[in-house]
Amino acid sequence: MNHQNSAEFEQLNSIKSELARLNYAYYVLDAPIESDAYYDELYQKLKSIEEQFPEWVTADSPTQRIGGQPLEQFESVTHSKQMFSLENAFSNEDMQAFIKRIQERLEVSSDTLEFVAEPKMDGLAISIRYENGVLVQAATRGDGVTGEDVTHNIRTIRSIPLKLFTANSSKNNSRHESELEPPQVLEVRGEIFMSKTSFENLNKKQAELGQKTFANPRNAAAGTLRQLDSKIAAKRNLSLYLYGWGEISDDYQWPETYAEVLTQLKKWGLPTHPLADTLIGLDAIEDYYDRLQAQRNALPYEIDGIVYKLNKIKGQETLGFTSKAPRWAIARKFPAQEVWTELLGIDIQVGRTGALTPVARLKPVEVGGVVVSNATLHNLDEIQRKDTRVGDWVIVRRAGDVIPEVVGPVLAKRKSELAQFEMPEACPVCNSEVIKEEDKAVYRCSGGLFCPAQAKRALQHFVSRKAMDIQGLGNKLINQLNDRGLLKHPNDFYALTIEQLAELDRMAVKSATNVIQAIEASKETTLQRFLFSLGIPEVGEVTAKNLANHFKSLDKVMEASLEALIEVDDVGDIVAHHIETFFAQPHNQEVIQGLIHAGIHWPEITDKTETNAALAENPFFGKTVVITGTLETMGRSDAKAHFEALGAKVTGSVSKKTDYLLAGEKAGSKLSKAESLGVTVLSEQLFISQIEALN
Ligand code: D41
Repeated sequence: MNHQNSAEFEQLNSIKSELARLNYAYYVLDAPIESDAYYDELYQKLKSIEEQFPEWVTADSPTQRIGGQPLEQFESVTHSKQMFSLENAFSNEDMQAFIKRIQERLEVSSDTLEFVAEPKMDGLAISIRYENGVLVQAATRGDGVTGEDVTHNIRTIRSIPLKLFTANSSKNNSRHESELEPPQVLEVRGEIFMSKTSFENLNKKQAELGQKTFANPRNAAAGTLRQLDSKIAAKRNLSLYLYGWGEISDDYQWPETYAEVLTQLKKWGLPTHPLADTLIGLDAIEDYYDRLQAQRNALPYEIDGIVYKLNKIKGQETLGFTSKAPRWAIARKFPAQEVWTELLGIDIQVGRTGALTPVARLKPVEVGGVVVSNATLHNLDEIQRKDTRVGDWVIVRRAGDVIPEVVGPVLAKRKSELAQFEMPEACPVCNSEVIKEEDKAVYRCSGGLFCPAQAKRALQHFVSRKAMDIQGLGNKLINQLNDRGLLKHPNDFYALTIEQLAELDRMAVKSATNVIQAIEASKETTLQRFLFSLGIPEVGEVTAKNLANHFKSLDKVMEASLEALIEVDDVGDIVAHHIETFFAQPHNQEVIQGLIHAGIHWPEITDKTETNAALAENPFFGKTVVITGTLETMGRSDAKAHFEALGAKVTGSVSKKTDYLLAGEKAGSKLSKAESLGVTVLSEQLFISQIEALN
């Protein structure tokens, strides 16, 4: 090196270590210490020095994360030390047996055994090799003996240091140098994964580009590692946590425990799992499992269980390995959230408004802890885009309390030609013609209330809680009444007698009397509920409320022109059209007359009901609220009505946009997510006192 340039050379090195420090804070600790602008400025400076002195560009420079030309093919790599797999445990009994085995072999008592527990990342195992502190190679696990060289892609992962931290590189570190100096050869092992958000963003982009989407984050991570062009991996946001090691040169003395190994890895700037914890005793082990399982769906990445490892390395050495796995570690699996099963058929369900929905009939299979034999296929578009066919093996997913869904077919298991799915031309219930709605992927039975499926659903909807709220009239009762010809249209409810009801299955005079009383009580209602209960296509609770507040009388809603309807909040062309068509039907007019005749009434709507200035001053006005858990003094829909009356919007899931979470008893993942996002959490008690204060 030219003597005159030594200042630049020094600057180059100091920028490199400064960038590594910022990068570590940002990607590993998740706690940025400088602005992005400052990072960019340093990065640009580094680039310009490197352009001036190309001979100074080294592989560990932050500018060298993305490679130049794509690879022609993958090279295979023989691991210097075998990459073992893990033994599985599926129950607490399996865990007890595991601990007992260790205790007997080590001849110690079980209450002194220490384990480190860490979430089992659902990703791909890899091995990364550092020589003299510099990343030189990364390989997939493969069969444990040989894997594939994926160095070019691994280098693009920003949480992986291209150069390990040493005493000189980490300014804030006053520790003795030897403690930080990495061994000449250091192989570390861990799990590569893709976060749930990155996965969703990737799939969205892939779908937009008309390219193949991935079934889950794990497949997306695998597909990304398998790219020959590192530019693709660089865009896809992979992450990793490290948990093990392979070859290590003799110049290094490992600590005595696994927990200390993790600490050591962190000091070198390597990412380890932030939720790893040291535990003693079976209770603590089971407790950690329960805790993580409760948190599972709220975590930003997918985990499929917990890995427990004996903490003392001496003990690990004494126990050794079977041919496949260490005797000192075990993976306690969560119930699978994703399983494969056969798609036996696609049933068509006819909804209240005649919309046809395909539903998957599955060979029963356990997923997420329950046996599932039906799952949603979403809609025809999804079926066609994913090319799901009856007879396929399909991936079924059920996460938390979400409805089971068919993620897609396992094309590799399709052995013979299968017919593509098509929507039927006639309604499977009433045989009426099926009509595809223009520019919407909706197929509808044209049978209207002549279609028994629609009639029954319309009746069930009419009595439901948010509609006329008639208690004690379950679906079975309604179906029986409909089958006997006693109940065809909603106005027929008001002509039912105790005697008619008492004759039905599992009914008696007492229960029949209760139902008749509930029907009677429902006559006192609101215009909003009444409009909602009619079951006009596309008119949900909110639209019904807007219609009621806008027109203030039933007659005015019924007479409204298309233009007048479009004036209403939330009502567009399509909805206006549905409303107009509905009220134009003589049949519907008759039913409505019958209902009013039976005595249904509601309080007049005055302008006071609408927004006034005082309303806008309450703390919930214009805020977004989520309700979770069991409330003691009110139903969730009452709480929702309270919030809406105060001008808040109630949504189903917690996100950064949520302002308040009302959490009742047994609040689960939504509560932990709200806490992690810093959303204000209200108890039921606090909420009630707030409403009372406002009244
Ligand atoms: O999070 C994981 N998926 C994980 C996998 C973990 N936390 N620890 C692991 N430990 C090992 C040993 C004990 C063999 C070093 C593992 C794996 N193995 C593993 N992952 C895939 C195959 C083996």
